Amino acid sequence: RDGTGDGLAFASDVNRAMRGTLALVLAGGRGSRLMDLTEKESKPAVPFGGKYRIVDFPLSNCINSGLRRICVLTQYKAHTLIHHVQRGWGFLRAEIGEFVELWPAQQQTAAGSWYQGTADAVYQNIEQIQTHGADYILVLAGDHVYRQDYSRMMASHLRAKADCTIACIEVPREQATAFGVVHVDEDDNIISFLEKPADPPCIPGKPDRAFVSMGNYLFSADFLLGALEDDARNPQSARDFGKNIIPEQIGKARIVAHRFEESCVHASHTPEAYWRDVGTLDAYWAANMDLVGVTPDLDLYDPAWPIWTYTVQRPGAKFVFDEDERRGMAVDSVLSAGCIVSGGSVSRSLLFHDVRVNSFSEVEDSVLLPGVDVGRHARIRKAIVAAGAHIPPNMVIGEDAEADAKRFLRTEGGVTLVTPEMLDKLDA
Ligand code: ADQ
Ligand code: ADP
Repeated sequence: RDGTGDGLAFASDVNRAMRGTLALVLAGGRGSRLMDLTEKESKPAVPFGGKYRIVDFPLSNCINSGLRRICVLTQYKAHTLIHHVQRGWGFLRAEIGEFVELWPAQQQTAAGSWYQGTADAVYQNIEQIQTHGADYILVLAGDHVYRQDYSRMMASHLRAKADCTIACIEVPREQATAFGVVHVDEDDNIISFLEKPADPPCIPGKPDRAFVSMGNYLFSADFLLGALEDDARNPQSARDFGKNIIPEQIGKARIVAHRFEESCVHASHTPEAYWRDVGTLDAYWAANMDLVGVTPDLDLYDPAWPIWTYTVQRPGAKFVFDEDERRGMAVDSVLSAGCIVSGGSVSRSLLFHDVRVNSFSEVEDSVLLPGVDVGRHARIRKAIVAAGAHIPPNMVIGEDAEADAKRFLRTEGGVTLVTPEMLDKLDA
């Protein structure tokens, strides 16, 4: 069945294949370009969008796509991640074969080492994977923000009779140095794969665009197990999907690109496909700021594709207005539960839960993580303020680049990151 003649039967093939799929969410990497934000927790655990953590996006995509057998592979500073997954993702029923399991790194191979690369994270769990008897293995990056229907990726995989299908997206060529860059033939078979090239090749006919891997791979299970065994025999390998497994298999196996636009769950108000690897502080700030915009390309309000999470239970955000001063309000902003804006003003900002904005203070173009307290008369512009930071009264952030670079961390894009530890140092 090729999907053209017998549509219903093909849909049921896709359905059956999805039920025979095990999803592995790779959540062990630090994400070191997020600097102090990943000092204490891994990138998938970093809070995003007011009430979520980044890992909620691939996990929600699995649930909403009908994938209910999910393993989260953790390694680097996994405490908050484990905590979050245990509390928020325990609602599936093991009795009917549905689960979200945590698989912490536990040095399971003879070498007794931690996971080397992403493929090693899978390889070290090979026995557990085999006990599930899955026909397909979907390997997902745990650290990207997007909405994707993986069943459409499965449809591509079955139609192409592929061994491996890689989700791919077009990006500006200058960004492609951070990704695996693919070249495809007219049927989207991948004919070359260059991991993080210094000078990325463009898409033929589009000199300023490149076609890149999103780090989401759908494998036929037998093929994956064979490819991992092959790689394990190569002592030079870094045991990484992007560096080793995929490039080694190009030309040998049937590796196909799946175009993300075909499976992106679009916001109803825009045709733009949304996917972000919020890898740097500037990208993290910008992606959070997108949500504050009037009609963001990422729709978190769509009940048809909910993003699930665990979050603390708090009362509604509260605003205490001072008639004379016209203060105590928020405009063009997203505020989470438990926030109190009392005589301060907030504009174009995203506040996570339990933030306090006190009298005469001003917050603009900023991302305030859980529990931040903004003291009286303080002014904050274009900043990321890390969880629990107490900004003292009268402090000004984001107006004097030099002063900020000395006290805090200032990015190339002009965003200031402020953490409780940086504030403690100022006091000392
Ligand atoms: P990178 O983004 O550099 O490139 P990497 O940092 O290896 O990929 O992380 C991929 C995912 O695996 C992340 O979710 C990370 O948390 C997790 N991870 C990393 N090391 C891990 C480990 N040892 N154990 C468990 N999990 C781990 C990859 C591909 C590129 C592709 C980009 C897309 O190599 O080809 O273009 O992803 O972002
Ligand atoms: P706690 O120690 O308060 O139980 P964690 O160690 O899990 O919480 O989280 C550290 C910080 O992140 C705390 O400020 C907590 O309130 C906040 N937090 C916990 N869960 C979430 C979540 N799902 N989304 C956003 N923030 C969270």
